[in-house]
Amino acid sequence: MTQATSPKDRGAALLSILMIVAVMSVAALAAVEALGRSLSLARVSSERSQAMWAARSTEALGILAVARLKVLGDDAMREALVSGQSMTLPFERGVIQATFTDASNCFNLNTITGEANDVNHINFQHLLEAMDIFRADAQALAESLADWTDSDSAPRAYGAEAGYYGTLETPYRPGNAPLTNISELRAIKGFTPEIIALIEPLVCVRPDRFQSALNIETLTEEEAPLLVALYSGELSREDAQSVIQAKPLAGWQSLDTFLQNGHIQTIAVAARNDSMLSLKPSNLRLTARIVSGSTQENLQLVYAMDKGGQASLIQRTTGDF
Ligand SMILES: [Ca+2]
Repeated sequence: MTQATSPKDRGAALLSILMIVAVMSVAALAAVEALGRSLSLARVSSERSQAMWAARSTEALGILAVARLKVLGDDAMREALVSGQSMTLPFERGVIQATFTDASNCFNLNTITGEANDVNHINFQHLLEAMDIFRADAQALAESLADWTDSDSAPRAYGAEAGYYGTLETPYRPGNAPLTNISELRAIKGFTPEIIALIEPLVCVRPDRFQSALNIETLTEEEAPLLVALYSGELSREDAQSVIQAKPLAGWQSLDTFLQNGHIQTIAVAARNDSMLSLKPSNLRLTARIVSGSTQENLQLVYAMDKGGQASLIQRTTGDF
């Protein structure tokens, strides 16, 4: 015997079915969205992976490019660095845009050893003074930097060690080791954002404690303070600019031509560091932008050049350049 259902019951059953369909639809939509997100994540992950491998390839590419330039000769190297032409290299799902520049012309902040009569310490002060920083401030900055990078905790007269940094609103300890990144300057006493912005184009942080030779072929007027420091402050910034301006159209070609300049000839031998001048780059910088799909990676590589012209990677930085 069948029992007749009332319109009310049929309505309730229909409502239940509609509810089930609605829940299933929402679940299906969520599943599709999850799948979409998963595919999107997989695509981004794949693009990042490609960008990472492209970055690794760029490092090797730099060494190959330097070797190629070496084969082409000094003139080709000079031309490549002066013109700053960029290379565009496509790969499967992206492109690498890379530019070589000379990274020789900078003062390595890690050359300051903090030892007595450290010539680099004194030259750093000359460099700062040539950038219109008062002598007393230049001395304080050099001493603070030396305290930050030397291993001991004894502050110099105008420097700063843990005793100073420990009293700051947010206390911290000094590095007591060579700098690893230029941004570390922000933590050192006296290195205000204004001072850092002023000196940043002329200083660098290298993993060793040696000052590389300046490349006079690529030295610009803005880099004149480096020449002032090299000549122990015995060359004014204006005269250093004048020496740089005197570069012949075809380049210096020989160190003697450079050293014959009257402004340099008048400097006492003891104040001259002519051996720290070169016609070739001591360091090269490869700045690369790697685009893979929707991801982009900026890479800066620094290569040290040995006497035979072989390049070796000494620094790798990522970020905005
Ligand atoms: Ca120290």
